[in-house]
Amino acid sequence: PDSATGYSYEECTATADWLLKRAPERPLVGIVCGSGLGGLAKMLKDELVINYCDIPNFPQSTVHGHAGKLVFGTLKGKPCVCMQGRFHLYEGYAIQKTTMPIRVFKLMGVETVILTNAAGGLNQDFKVGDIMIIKDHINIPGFAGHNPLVGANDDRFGVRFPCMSDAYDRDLQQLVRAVADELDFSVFMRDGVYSVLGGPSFETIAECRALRQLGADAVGMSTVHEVIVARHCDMRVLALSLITNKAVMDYQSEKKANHEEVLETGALRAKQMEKLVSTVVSRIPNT
Ligand code: R1P
Repeated sequence: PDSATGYSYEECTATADWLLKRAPERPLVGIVCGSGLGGLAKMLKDELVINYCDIPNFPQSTVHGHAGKLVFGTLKGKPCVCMQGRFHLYEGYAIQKTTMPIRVFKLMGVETVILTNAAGGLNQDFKVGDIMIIKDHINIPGFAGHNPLVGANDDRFGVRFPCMSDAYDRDLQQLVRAVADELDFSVFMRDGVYSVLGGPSFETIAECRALRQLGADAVGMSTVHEVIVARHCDMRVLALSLITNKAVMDYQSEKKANHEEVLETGALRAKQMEKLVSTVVSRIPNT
């Protein structure tokens, strides 16, 4: 393995080939389920479920609400693969390893990645249960050099210096808005900027205020690294945050962020999330 990434191109290819031997067909869409959003995988028809622990070279899920299963199947006829369980920096993985599955997606044939997450709302207009279309991100760990592309660049995946100003596909954002309108979901749809922190401790009040001033609308501990790797290898990206709690922004508040609330809100909005994602997937044009 590459000493910086913790895995080599060949290992990544071996993992993709191992999966393709078992998968019913090459997936075109890859979905990553956020905390408490694993139910998205239930949308897939004729599914094949593979536990992460059986997949060669794959990291293992350690977080409650992340099942650790890869699910293949079709969604309205489109072949998909769905990660029920993602990897976070705070689990102790090298940042490069947390995003290895995104490259496995690419090597299997995935063209579009849909990333979902549970996030704290910084924008005071946001309510618990809102779904935010991510239009941009602020990579706070990146300010200190923590980027999943650190290390030798493998040109087989992408260029050394990938552009990020077009990271979030604007046509897909438009498609989500149109679908949300049709489904009568517009009342809880938002768009905004997602900021990532390393976790696992939740944000302090001062950190939330600082992030808001920087222009962030929501905060979490995932997604951004996956976006960077997906764009590096030229996949289209759509990312959605479920606002599972309001970030505590004032010293008078008695509220305390906790993972249980995050999972509960996921369960409350699960049906709408599934409807939204499945309708969007059915309309994504193949490239
Ligand atoms: C905190 O409750 C956890 O939920 C979110 C945060 O990033 C953190 O891992 O998980 P996802 O981003 O995986 O949805």
